[in-house]
Amino acid sequence: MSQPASSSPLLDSVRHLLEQATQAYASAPDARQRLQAVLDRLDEPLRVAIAGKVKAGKSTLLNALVGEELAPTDAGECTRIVTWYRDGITYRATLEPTDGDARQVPFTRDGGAIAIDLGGTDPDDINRLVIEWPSSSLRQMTLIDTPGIASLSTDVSARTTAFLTPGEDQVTPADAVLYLMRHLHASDINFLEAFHDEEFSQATPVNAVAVLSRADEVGVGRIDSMASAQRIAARYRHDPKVRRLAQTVVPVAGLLAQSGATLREVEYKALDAIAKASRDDAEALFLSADRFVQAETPIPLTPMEREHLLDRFGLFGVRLAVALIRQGAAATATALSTELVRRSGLVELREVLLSQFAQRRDVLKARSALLALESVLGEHPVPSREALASELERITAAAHEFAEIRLLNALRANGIKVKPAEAEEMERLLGAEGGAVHTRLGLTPEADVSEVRRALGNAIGRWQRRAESPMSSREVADAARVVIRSCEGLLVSLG
Ligand SMILES: Nc1nc2c(ncn2[C@@H]2O[C@H](COP(=O)(O)OP(=O)(O)OP(=O)(O)O)[C@@H](O)[C@H]2O)c(=O)[nH]1
Ligand SMILES: [Mg+2]
Repeated sequence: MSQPASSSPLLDSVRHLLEQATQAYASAPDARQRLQAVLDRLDEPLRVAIAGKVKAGKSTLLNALVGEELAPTDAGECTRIVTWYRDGITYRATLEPTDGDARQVPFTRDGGAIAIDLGGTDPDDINRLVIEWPSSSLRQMTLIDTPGIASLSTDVSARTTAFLTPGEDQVTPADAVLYLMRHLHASDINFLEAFHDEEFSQATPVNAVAVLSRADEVGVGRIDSMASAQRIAARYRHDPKVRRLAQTVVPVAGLLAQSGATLREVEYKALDAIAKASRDDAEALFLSADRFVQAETPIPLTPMEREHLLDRFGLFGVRLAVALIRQGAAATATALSTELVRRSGLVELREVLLSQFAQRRDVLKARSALLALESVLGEHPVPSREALASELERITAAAHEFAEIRLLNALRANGIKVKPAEAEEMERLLGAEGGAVHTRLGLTPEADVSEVRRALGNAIGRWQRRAESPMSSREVADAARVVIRSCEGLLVSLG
């Protein structure tokens, strides 16, 4: 997921068009500045926003993805502000008020999350906070923490909604979105649906992934919680509502991932003390969160130490860590850290981000940039506007990548009337499960070139017949042609 200055033909033509537009707007400073920002953005890491209901575990997951505890969790006024975490050469926090100039603000960090001093500014008067933090994870993607959606009518919800579905003066600040939902809250999907729209300008399934968050709570702390969460996520994956919203659903226990990634030696020692105790003594603590902290126990940990463990790992995390130490699967703090992260679902989430977002990075960026240009052209008339607009339209129409995205979204919205098995194959060929050729063809990575060629030839033949069949509607025939073109592109790429 490294971010070299990209040279995909699509991105190159978008960059060229933006440069022309920037010149055309030389005498309109506002528009020019906006276009320059769009140009700069083409070379930035992908921007991924994390959204969901209040307390869905957004900030915790962000920390897990960074591998450091940065975003404050639980209470605190900063959880009500849209906060960007981006890679930087130095540690810096910038406050952008709704009115007035951005200014640097002081912050402290004593082991835990960053505590920002807003200097008395009301969170309601803050547009966003930008945290620059040297981090290899943030070099791969900028992460944006958004305030929880409490209900669709509250201020905080309004801010997140405005961020994800901006009005005319602002264009999709995020390239991709992670939607968090908890299993216990069936209403989560409805909430998330509310700021989803089928228009091209909104979050669409192509740039969104759903996370079944706080997955360890699914089994109320039971040790097989993650297996249950997997089953539930698989069910959600086939739910038409979710399919319209996101590419796939991944269960993640963010707390486990965050604390696993930042495990301290003293925490390992405390967990090890429980693992060394008799099973009866340990089980007596595991009965409930209250007992875990307050029960009398021969295990040499004070209630305060136990409370700390509970805060950091949750009951499930503590049970899992103790089981892993006992089994000999985590003989050191480093080994335990690796195991906890592995079992949290974070690794799978990273893989999905890599295949869904990173591989599509250029397309998502080109899409964001063209949307921004479209909005500038709409608002500011200049003599060459018509020419720029028609070039924009030409790029949009000619880019097969956009046709693929439109078709994927239409398939997700059940807008193309084909059999479920056909829809599945189309999605796969379009790269819904990952862009690698063998993934698209449903082959194993070991498949050799001749096998890949044969499979591509078969797919092209099959979809050609579908495109030409008198039984196919116009819409299905068009969709089949998009798939054929994707396959032909893959064939060319084989050399
Ligand atoms: N058991 C468990 N608890 C979690 C998990 N993720 C978060 N939590 C807890 O849930 C609470 C809320 O977590 P946050 O990460 O602050 O959630 P948020 O969505 O950012 O919350 P707001 O920004 O206030 O909407 C905290 O007490 C976390 O410790 C998880 O994966 N498992
Ligand atoms: Mg938060």
